[in-house]
Amino acid sequence: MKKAVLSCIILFGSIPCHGRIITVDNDGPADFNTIQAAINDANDGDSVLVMPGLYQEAISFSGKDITVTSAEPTNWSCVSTTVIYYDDHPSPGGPAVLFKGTEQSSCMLAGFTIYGYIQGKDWQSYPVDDANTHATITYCKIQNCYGDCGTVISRCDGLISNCLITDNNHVFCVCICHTIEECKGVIRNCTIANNRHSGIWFGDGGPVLENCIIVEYLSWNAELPAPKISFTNIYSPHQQYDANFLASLGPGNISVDPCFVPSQEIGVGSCHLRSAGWRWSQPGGYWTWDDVTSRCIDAGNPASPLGAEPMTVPRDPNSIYGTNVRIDMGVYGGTAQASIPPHQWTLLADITNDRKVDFNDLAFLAIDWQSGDEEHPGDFDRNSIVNLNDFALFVEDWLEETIWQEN
Ligand SMILES: [Ca+2]
Ligand SMILES: [Ca+2]
Ligand SMILES: [Ca+2]
Repeated sequence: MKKAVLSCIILFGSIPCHGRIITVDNDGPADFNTIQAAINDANDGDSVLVMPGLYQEAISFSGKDITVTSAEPTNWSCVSTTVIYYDDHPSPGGPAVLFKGTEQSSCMLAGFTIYGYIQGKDWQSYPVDDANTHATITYCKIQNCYGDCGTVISRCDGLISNCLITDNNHVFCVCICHTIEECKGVIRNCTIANNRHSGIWFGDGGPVLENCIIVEYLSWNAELPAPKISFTNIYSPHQQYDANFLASLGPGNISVDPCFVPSQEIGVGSCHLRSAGWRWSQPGGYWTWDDVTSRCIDAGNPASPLGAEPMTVPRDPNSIYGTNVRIDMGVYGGTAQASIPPHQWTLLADITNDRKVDFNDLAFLAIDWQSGDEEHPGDFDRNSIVNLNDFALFVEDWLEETIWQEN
């Protein structure tokens, strides 16, 4: 238990020092044996630390700005074994995770596999129309659920990052729903694929997407402003998105088969990206490689921090077979299980992700010149300012081309 508390605090610096840590275990000694009992006992600033296990309950945050986390939220093995299950067939009795709608971004849900849906507003306790939660949702997996008629996250206006949302198929529902509905925050490094319903609701100013992989139709009301989407792979086997359309949404978008590892090897929806450099084998627990390489690898925002992405793997300490220069798109981007591409697969300064560094990329650098905003794509050395140091890195790549070819 002490190790879990420590790793949690190290990994999530946001857990406030002054708050209590309330432990939950359904089959071992802890403060409580259900998550909801711990939430009921918590006050703003507290953390609810949940040990691995199957928790067959629905939880409600009730407006509390607290952290509810598994023991090792950035460890995918721990995420897979810390499960909230509330997804009755054929239609659930309510959300598996309910927010009141008043929670701030300091409220956090981290590191769970959730069978059921997340609703960011409690109409019964707080019937104010625009009051959606701003809670942060990170390192969560929602797969193989019925959801709320196919919708698995709704009315969450905070940051949703490093979440895997795949294979949710409500076969009995005939309504037109979105997998992610009425969320107006930022969705970063998520993989949303193979869900029955069209992917994401866009309207009324959100959400903003960055470094994501979306495999299905996007849809939004054409009368509303176009969504802001950047460094995202929007792919549908049934519909081609052309380069002009993708560029109109934002920089760095692509529309190609993401080359997920075939499901027969790893079970439904792991969505690791195949690589001829290095790729994490989930069932094996080791680094391996493939015949093909996903274009989503190292194609995220050049200015995004690499986070926990490995620079080398133990089998290749001198980076002979691959090198990591940018964050990956999708759920494993910025995590320890990010695939590593072969050399020259992408270029640091290829902001437009069109395989060469030229005037199109220079235009983005110029836009961002002397910008102090975070994660402007021209900030190649990731120090939050675009200046001559970034220009020097740009010049290193000038007129270079990647090794992948257009089909
Ligand atoms: Ca990378
Ligand atoms: Ca380019
Ligand atoms: Ca810089």
